[in-house]
Amino acid sequence: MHCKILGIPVQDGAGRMGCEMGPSALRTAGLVAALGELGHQVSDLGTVVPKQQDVKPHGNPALKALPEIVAWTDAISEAAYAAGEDGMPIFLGGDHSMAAGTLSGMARRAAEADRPLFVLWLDAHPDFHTLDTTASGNLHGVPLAYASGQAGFDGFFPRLHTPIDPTRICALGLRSVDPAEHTALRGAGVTVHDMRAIDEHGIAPLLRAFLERVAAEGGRLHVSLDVDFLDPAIAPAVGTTVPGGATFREAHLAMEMLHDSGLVTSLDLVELNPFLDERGRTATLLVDLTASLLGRRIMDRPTRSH
Ligand code: NNH
Ligand code: MN
Ligand code: MN
Ligand code: MN
Repeated sequence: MHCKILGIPVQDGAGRMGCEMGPSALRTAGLVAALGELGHQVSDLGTVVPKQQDVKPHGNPALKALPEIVAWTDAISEAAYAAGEDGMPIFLGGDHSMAAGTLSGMARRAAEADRPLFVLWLDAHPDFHTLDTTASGNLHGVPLAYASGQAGFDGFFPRLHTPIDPTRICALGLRSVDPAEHTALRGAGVTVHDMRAIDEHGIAPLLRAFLERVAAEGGRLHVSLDVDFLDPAIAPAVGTTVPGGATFREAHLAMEMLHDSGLVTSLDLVELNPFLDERGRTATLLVDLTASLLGRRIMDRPTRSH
């Protein structure tokens, strides 16, 4: 596999600063070496730079940094589309607003190859607000709604080349869903497996059923991993911790199953806030999870002591 690393140091979409250090922390935690040890070719494509845009004022007074996030989204989408020509892009965030660009770029790339794009959204939150429904105004709460063509982004965010079919999205690990998001998710037909579903059934059968659908439709799969998918006890370096998240083994098992499926074509690692980390342990965990997704197995995993 040719892994293409792309740094996306956006932080204006989150409620607090720090995510711009995410790509540096992931590089420092040894991402390139970990993937190289698995036999992959790794290219570091560098850092995306936002392209300034003129954006008209929006009627929702809560919105924060709309022109900045629009500028990032346009630049990220172009960079993701370019990186997606071959190999496997790994996008290092940056807050989750960056998925507006990575998803739209990868969807355009998939459409040109005549393949449907599926999305596995690993997050405590669905990030399914529109510009009109967000109450916090933090634009890391909207990317999945934007990329799946929900109304309310026209004239503000870049026009989508190919909206993602919401019925091809599976959100796993949710435990903080705002009422407007709940209604919109149901209306759009997104598959949702919240933490209770994981508790009751286990993560494996839920993920397996989705992967079987992706395979049956000949799809490509983009995985978007938000640090707050993980339980705060193992991943403290995120501004929006929610108790009751995925355990160490649930997360690794998901990554191992994704590897075995051979379906994953791109990956977001988002919301890492190194300012909140404890001696790099969250960054290190993300590198280890990425290694599992790219083929590292328990029997050859190096022993780590913290
Ligand atoms: N839904 C909330 C909001 O719109 C929280 C979003 N925060 C996240 N998403 N961290 O992953 O502000
Ligand atoms: Mn464009
Ligand atoms: Mn998120
Ligand atoms: Mn989240």
